[in-house]
Amino acid sequence: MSTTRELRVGVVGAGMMGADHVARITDRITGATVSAIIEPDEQRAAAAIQASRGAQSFSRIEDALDAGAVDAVLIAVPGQFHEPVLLTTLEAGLPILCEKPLTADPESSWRILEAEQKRQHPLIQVGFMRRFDAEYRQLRELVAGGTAGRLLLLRCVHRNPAVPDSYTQEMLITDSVVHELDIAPWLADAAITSIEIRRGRRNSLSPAHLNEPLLVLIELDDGVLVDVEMNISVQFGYQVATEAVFEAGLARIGQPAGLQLWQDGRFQIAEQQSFRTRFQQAFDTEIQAWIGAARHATIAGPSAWDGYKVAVACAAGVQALSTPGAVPVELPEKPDFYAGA
Ligand code: ISE
Repeated sequence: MSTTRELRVGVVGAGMMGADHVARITDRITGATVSAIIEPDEQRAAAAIQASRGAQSFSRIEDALDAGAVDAVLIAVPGQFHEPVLLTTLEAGLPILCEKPLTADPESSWRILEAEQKRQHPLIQVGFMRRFDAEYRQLRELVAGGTAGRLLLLRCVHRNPAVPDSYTQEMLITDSVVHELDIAPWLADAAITSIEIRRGRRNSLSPAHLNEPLLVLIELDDGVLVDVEMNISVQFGYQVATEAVFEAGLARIGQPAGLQLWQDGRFQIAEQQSFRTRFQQAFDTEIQAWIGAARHATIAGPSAWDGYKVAVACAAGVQALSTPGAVPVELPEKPDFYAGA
């Protein structure tokens, strides 16, 4: 495509995340415009069209591609619907930003890798937005720089105020811990070797079909241990924080920020209420970087190989939900195709 014209992005799925990306691309991102909304639900489609600047409406990705309405595709439908959209868009040779997870299981993720390897170079960027969060990036640099000594432990908390009724026990791993399964090895520059899950007292405020919080213990191949408190009914707000323990230092990210107020004998600071605000900067940076790369038909973030690795770790995590002890995580060789990605 021409480098001066705006990149025409088709957004597949106009649910919460899709609608968020439509607003982001329309109002804050430069170099791109939302040209198509691919959403069969009429109400959602109409709301997204209204939030865009004149996007066309399609109910199927095939129709948007046949109409030549898009230069790049952002997939924001739930993970179990990603595979056919990914395969169709790959076939058309267009750059893709695929919200996490890449697909619902390692087998389908592997099929995506096979299809992508028929192209000249990687076209899929996976939406692990934490990699674009300024604090996570600083922490990764601290680990790599070694100025506080070697990294020993990553202590993560992942707390949501509440979840929708459609949220299942497996989603504690595939929808939520999925982020730590990407970011912890990325921070430590290491690979996951096993996952163990423990459950203690159940939060009686959880939906009846859920048994949580969970403690997830992740082992990395360089000896670093990662623990994650996964807690989705905390009521009071949204918290994603990490404490990194080094040989000669300690670092914390994800602490409440903003106005601090001392009044009436109390100290207050606002807490995040949702991942959309907590990670707004990360999402904006991620999408801007992807748009820049997509103009040259490349990617600027986690690849489909990264998505596959996380799919394998998620499968082990789901198994660990019902298996005592550590469940091993084993990966095949990384295909050469992804060497530079
Ligand atoms: C949600 O889908 C996300 O991706 C959020 O980042 C995560 O915190 C939440 O637990 C998930 O349900």
